[in-house]
Amino acid sequence: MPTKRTAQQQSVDPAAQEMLIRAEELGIGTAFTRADDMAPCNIGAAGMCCKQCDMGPCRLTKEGQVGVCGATIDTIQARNLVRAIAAGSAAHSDHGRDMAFTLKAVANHEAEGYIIRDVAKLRIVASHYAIPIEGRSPEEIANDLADLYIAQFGQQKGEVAPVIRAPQKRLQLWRERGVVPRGIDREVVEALHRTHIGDDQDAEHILQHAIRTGLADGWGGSMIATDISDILFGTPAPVLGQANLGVLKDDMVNVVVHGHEPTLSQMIVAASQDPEIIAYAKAAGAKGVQLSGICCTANEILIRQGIPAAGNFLHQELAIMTGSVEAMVVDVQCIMQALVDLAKNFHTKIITTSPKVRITGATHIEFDEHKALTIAKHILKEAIDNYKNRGKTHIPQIKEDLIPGFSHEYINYMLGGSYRASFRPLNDAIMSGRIRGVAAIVGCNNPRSQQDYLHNYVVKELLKQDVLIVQTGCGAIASAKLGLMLGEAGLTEVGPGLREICETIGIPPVLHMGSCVDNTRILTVLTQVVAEGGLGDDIDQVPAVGLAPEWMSEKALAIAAYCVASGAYVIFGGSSPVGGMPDRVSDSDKVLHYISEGWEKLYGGKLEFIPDPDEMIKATLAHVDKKRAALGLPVYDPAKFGRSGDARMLELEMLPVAERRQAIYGTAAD
Ligand code: NFS
Repeated sequence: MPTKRTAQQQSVDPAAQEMLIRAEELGIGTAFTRADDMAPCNIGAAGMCCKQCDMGPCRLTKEGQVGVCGATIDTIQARNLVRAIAAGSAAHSDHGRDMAFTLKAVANHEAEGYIIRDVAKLRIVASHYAIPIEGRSPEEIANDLADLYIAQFGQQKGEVAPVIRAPQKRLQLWRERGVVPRGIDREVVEALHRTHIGDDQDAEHILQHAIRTGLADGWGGSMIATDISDILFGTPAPVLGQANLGVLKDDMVNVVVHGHEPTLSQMIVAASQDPEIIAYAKAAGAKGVQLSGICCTANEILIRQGIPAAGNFLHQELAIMTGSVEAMVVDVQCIMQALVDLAKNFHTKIITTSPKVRITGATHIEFDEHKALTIAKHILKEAIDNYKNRGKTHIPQIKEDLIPGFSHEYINYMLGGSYRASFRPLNDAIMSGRIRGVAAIVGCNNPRSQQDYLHNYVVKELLKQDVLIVQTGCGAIASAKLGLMLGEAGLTEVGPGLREICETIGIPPVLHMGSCVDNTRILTVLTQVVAEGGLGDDIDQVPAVGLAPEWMSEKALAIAAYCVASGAYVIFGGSSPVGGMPDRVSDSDKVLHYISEGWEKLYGGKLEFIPDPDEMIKATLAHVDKKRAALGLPVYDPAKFGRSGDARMLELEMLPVAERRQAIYGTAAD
């Protein structure tokens, strides 16, 4: 029997709850109700179904059972997992490829409207690869960098270039284990080849290639995407933004950009501020164009321009149901096919823009970076023309402010200023125990769990334990909606040591670092923390954990693979795609154990699936404490901290003058 949840059970976000109640009133289905109606297949969910050939699908549910070809459960699970990781790596990395082509076009003055915005970053990135920079124009450097990056995708032999940015010891380990990616496309193709009927049939060997394919994304395609986005659109630094459905405006043309690639959305931002477009909107009776974003496109323009985020993954349908969205402009990834049918109930136009993505029934206006500004204006005019068709609106008046934009460059700068930029203060804070450890809480929403609940619960509980949180993707938007990313907003809920650090530096306790490809920023931070000294000589020694409490996409699995390979303990919520059914088939969890204990022996990192949030928190704290002990750091003791910073100043201000003098100067006398 399908279970039907109430709006409160489907999401903890009050704006989402309001819209889910409205959906019910209107008799409209959403991902939430479809998840309720559609029970997942328990054999597929456990990774025990093989549909690689037409002798099957083979569903292995009995002890000792094998597929028609003789494939065992562990082989089938490993094949399913590496295929998912290959798809995730392909998605993120293909985004990186498109960015590289855009950089090439910009360098050759062939990309209308784009400029090289961050020349300093261009020079730094180019120097990683010994591309000459002195005496050369930004375009010349960018042209060489674009050529180098484009070549990484089709490279057949050797090592993908960005791996040299990993800690030396880590790179050496990858070389010893034979997992350094040779070329980005090559590893993805090989994953598909190896998992074709009758190829690689040793689960551990298949999973070694899962690591190599994940690394091709994390230290390849995704890193390339982040580098080039910063070079072309600016390296993020703190900026004021807003999040949740309340950012939609009743008196403006609402255009929601949704997907992942910043190339078009950045140009739509520019076009929306163009006097011609503003005048066009006013002529249509609106005050102007209100842009907002969903998913990682939202993050890309939020962290750079402060363009508001309408929400995360599960908000895409809810935004349309406000009746206030003239156009939802989508590019690639995480776009629900349901949007088109849903939009028929309102006036919203769904506009697909990528040559790779069409949705039956949507309007297609193809993006081409050579004519980007012209196309962006065309799309906005389509949206403005649609304003007259708007009916009754229902916009939840719920939104929160936030300050996103914590790139690794900014974190470095904020800790020491322009002249003494350094990770030293962060390392010192971890070493002293003011910061117990660091948790990267990332990834999706999944309608099978209560939207944002796991994200928010884990974030809040870890903050109390003095764990500094960094976030990307839809997890970041979950915290933003809760108001945890604004200056002092979350500080009352934070442990005493972490609070001192946040007050001293002037940062929120939860740092928004960008979109999911920007998880590579976290790899860079960890590398720089290692280079700074005092926290070991490789990433696996740093007291840090990666969590994706509400994961659902193949990209999340690719991220997990490269984080594990980089030495991180990765905890996913929800269910494991290779969980097996150990109650029915005793060794059907061999792969599940291998990607945990097995990978830990090889790489120092491991992947575990822990559905219970309290257990997730326990495992996180146990891990950071274990790493602290291995480094010989003092045992975490919150009682030692909290006597400095703003809290102490406020305390002193409350005292009578004489007592205050005594406390500060050690004497009550003048
Ligand atoms: Ni990440 Fe971005 Fe969100 Fe999940 Fe989808 S938007 S790349 S996959 S759902 S975090």
